[in-house]
Amino acid sequence: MTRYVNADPYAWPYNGDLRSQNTVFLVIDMQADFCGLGGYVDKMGYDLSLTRAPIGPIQNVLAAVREKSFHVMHTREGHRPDLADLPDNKRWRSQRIGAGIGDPGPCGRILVRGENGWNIIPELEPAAGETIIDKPGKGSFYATDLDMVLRGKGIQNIVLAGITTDVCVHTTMRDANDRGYECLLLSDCTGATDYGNYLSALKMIKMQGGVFGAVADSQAFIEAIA
Ligand code: C5J
Repeated sequence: MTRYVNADPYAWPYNGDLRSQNTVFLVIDMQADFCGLGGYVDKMGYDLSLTRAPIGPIQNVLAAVREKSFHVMHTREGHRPDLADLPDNKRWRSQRIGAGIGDPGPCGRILVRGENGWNIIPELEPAAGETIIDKPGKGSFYATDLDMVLRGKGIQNIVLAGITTDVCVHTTMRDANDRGYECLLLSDCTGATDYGNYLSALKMIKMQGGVFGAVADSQAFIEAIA
């Protein structure tokens, strides 16, 4: 039996092989540092309502995929407390904008593993047994075991959500696509620090017949798996 999500620019997945066993819902970096008061994004001066907008839709998808026993995984961006895995240029650039990675802030040391700001927000708390991938970079594959975990579980389809659309979500989707995974981004389950970048990031996915995969909203995905 084939099953498709009503997505743009094609009905997703390309082969209609959408099953709980071969599909993961991957929630990227829904951490206080990216969408909480006093976190990294807040310290940089961006509008938190943009990165908090996906929380409700992600909650709805989580409820649906958990009920149907789909794979669920979460990522966290962060660095070792001694900052040994923090490139000098990444630190320098964050300091320039007033939110130095590793510096103290209202949520603890910015983007440091184990600090309050690094935690996934309570609204989207991972459930027992869901895989969490800790990553030092923007992409979820770089310097992590995500690819091994996905292949070990027989996952072929990745449904992406999280923040930020134009940075960590896009980097992950592009890399996943190159590795042969069939990717779908849920448009209302993601957000960027700049609304124009959010719109452009969605548009980029859909060019060239779906150069990185496809885009749908959460309702279309929930209906497809119902
Ligand atoms: C950023 C992310 N924007 N999670 N990280 O620095 O997109």
